[in-house]
Amino acid sequence: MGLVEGKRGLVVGIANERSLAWAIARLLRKEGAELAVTFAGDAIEKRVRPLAEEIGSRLILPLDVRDDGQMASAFETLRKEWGGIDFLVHSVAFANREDLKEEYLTTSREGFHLALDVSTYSLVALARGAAPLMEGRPGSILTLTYYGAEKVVPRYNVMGVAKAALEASVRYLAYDLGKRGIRVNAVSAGPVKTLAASGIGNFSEMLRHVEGRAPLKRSISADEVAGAALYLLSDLSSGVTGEVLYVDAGYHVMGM
Ligand code: 0WE
Repeated sequence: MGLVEGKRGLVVGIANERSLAWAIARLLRKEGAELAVTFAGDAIEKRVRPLAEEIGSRLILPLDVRDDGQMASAFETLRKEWGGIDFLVHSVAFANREDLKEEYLTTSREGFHLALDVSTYSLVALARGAAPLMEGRPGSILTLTYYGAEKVVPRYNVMGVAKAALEASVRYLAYDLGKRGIRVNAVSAGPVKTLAASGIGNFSEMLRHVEGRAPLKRSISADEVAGAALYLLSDLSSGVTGEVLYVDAGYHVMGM
């Protein structure tokens, strides 16, 4: 019997086979869940469809998180098809490439709003849409964050500010939704070479940095992130909400 046997959930943020959301979806499926997945735009759809089919997802929904209409249709489809959902995975972030290059100081108003809209507000909007579908169930909502939310990681810049707001959102949403039996948590993943990371120069240097300093003396895999996600989405973690769980080979505990 799988850890999420018979549960149904929505996974937002699969871009390709390297996505953390994909590793999470695959493990949830293996552990007995039925999944709906979303794609943002035509280019991503081509990559997501075959992956969705691989995990037997019948519901493959268009969802640009900045589009309120698509958001409403996605939840409408889930209500019509399933009646409700047990969990939501939010693994979405975007900032303009130019804002991840130099100083935070130069971030434009537009770049700031874009990063916080896509990377932070999307969790609030998705949680609001998902909550009524979780009525009468022990719902679980999970998002992905990064250490750059709390300490300076050069060039993470506006994404660090967006993740700081995301982590605070996890706590406020945990409070709001706790009375409805819905938990809200985050996994703070160490750097993994995904599409989001491939846009960043010096990524292998960053991996080497972590591997030299983390207690485990290595970086982490997408499957290790998926393991923590499975725990937080399953009833094993029924007493845990508002939490940020680090999957970073212990990197964040180091002071020197
Ligand atoms: O959250 C992230 C990546 C977020 C991200 C990445 C990109 C690259 C391409 C958001 N938007 C964009 N926009 C693009 O055009 N990570 C945790 C990975 C990451 O990104 C960094 C990192 C790490 C780690 C950027 C600078 C420094 C470190």
